[in-house]
Amino acid sequence: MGSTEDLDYPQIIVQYSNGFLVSKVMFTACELGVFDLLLEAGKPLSSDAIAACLGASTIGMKRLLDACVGLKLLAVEITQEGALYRNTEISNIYLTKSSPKSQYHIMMYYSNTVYLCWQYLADAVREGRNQYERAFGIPSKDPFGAMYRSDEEMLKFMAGQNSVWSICGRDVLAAFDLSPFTQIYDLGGGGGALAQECVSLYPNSTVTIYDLPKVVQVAKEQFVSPEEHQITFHEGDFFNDSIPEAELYILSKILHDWDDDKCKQLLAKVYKACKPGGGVLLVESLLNKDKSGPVETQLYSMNMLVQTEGKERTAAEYSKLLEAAGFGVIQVKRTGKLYDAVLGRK
Ligand code: ASE
Repeated sequence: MGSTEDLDYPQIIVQYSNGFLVSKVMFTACELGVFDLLLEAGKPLSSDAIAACLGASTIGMKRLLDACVGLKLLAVEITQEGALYRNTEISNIYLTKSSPKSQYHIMMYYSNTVYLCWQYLADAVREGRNQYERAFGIPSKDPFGAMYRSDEEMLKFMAGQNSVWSICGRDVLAAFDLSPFTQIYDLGGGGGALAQECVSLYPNSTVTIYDLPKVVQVAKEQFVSPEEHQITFHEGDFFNDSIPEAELYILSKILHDWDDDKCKQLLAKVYKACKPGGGVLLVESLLNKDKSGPVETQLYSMNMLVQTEGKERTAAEYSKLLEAAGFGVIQVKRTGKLYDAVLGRK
């Protein structure tokens, strides 16, 4: 870095400029079902066979597959019958729909919803607020009203948010020993994937998913089966309705949706409801002290600007919010993955 070669040929500028092309190639191969087909086939396939199975053009599919090879999302071998494509190990695990660690749904949310909002990133920076009005023609007074503008959008968001817990859920829940807390509320628990990780890691716990009535309805229909006895539901709006008493409240990717005032209001309510000796677990992507990184978190904070009323924060900023609400003994654990954990005690 900083050598004359870098100034002659700006590698990072080229790489960053092409970043959105990279994302779209991966999202598109997922959307068209390339990785699912190659998993099901169980053997390498030609481009023409893949195109035929997926109802795509031979010209377009060949180009997409070769780009996926360049991105190391597929492998190719040249045989007498021509080029045969197969999934890499990573693609089998993370890019197929059916894998337990599938990231398919979050990628579809990025590709079809987040991507459209980012078209107006410059407007978001100029105005300091989200861009639902421009992107979707809907007023953005209530960000979740806008994000849940249709049942289909809400379902896509819930499925997308669920997928991250298959890769980060264990780590954030194991960051602290939560076994002393048996009665847990997951505020804004959505599709319930974190609640499922929680009852699996802490078999003595019961988790109540507190979310808007229409979210709870979809969670029951699509994500959590009635046989999962350790998981229950509570319908409500945590800003306007009461929050029942519990030992532990999980707020996972909730505070990052809201400004400091709203966060303080919510945490004060949680503090009031919390049993003495209980606590609150914040699950968020933490910025460094000086906000110099991690770059993933900085990018997510840009996304909070275009999509919500919130931002990503430092551990010190979350501690201050917790303290303002009355919580003491605040502990911070970085997991080294996308999401970290902050525990406050009452
Ligand atoms: C929210 C989380 C997300 C609200 C909107 C969101 C995510 C995407 N859109 O609470 C997941 C995190 N990923 C990014 C890019 O921010």
